[in-house]
Amino acid sequence: MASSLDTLLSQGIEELRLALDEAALRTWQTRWFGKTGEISQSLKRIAQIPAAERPEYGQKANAVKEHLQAAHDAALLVLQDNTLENDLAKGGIDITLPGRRSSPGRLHPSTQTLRKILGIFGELGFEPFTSHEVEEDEVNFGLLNMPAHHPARDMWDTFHTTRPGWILRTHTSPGQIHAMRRAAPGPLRVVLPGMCYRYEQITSRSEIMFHQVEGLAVGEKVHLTDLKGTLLAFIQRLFGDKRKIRLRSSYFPFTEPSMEVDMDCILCLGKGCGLCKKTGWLEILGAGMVHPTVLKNGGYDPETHSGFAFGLGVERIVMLLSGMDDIRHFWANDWRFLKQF
Ligand code: FA5
Repeated sequence: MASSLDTLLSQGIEELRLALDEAALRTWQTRWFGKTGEISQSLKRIAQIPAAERPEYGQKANAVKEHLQAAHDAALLVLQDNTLENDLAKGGIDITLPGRRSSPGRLHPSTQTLRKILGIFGELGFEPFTSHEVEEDEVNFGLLNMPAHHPARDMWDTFHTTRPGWILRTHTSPGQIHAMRRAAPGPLRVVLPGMCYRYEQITSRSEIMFHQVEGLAVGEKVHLTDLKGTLLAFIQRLFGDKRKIRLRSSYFPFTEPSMEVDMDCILCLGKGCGLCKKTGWLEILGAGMVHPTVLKNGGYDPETHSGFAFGLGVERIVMLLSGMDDIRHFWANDWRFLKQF
């Protein structure tokens, strides 16, 4: 049986020698390597061979297969080289024509801005900290001062997983707990970037997935003025050094006091226009002083330590920086949109 493989090999090589152009090579490839080709037939025959001879036959059949494939590839290369040389000799290829422009990949606008934001906070002394996208309900809510059935949980519509007690994080704030537990009782200054998920109605301003950057500073003497100074420095570095901010009272269960931070409108410079809905101000992020319960859950003593935290939405920042009016462009994968960045 094994000798029939030798015959098959020489037959294959002989037929290959007679294939003088690419079409003939393709026919050869189908005849030898197609589904019902010679090679698969010879491999199927293995079932009829006495068990003792099968290993030797199998090895040889595979060697024949590899040998024929290598011979085909080499023949194809030679043919392609010859064709090119003939074309060049005939002047069929104009080598003075400009080449085809290759279009290099680029970073997604969210990634570009995320990196810019992390760069600015890096200059201000904040280290990046990576937390999980799939999070325990207890960390996303419970340890952030929202025990089960707390009404504030409704502020974040949640995607649940099939594993009880595990959800897709609705914000980057649960990362505060992980970062604090790693650093306590020492000082901490981190930014936590990442994707968040909310089971929300998609609109021109709201998506079901979006990036946030969380900021967190904890120490023995961290004050509200530190938060304000940090945010002003950040906003002026990102949007220009003439920008002003204002803190407006708000509510988050994990900060006390809590606030929304607004920036004077970049379009009308505070005079009032369509973008800022005639208020002169644009809401940029949520922030506050870390709630004593959250500090305790993170491993700090709220009698001796305090902290500030803030969370901003990256896509909303890209929209402001670029004048985009619809957040749905971000994940639509439309090259015409992406290539503008
Ligand atoms: C929060 O998520 C708080 N965790 C922020 C925070 C952190 C407050 C630390 C205090 C201390 P909020 O739900 O407002 O807050 O979201 C923060 C930012 O995420 C918003 O200002 C917005 O820029 C962005 N954001 C929220 N929901 C969406 C959405 N559906 N699509 C796009 N961006 C969103």
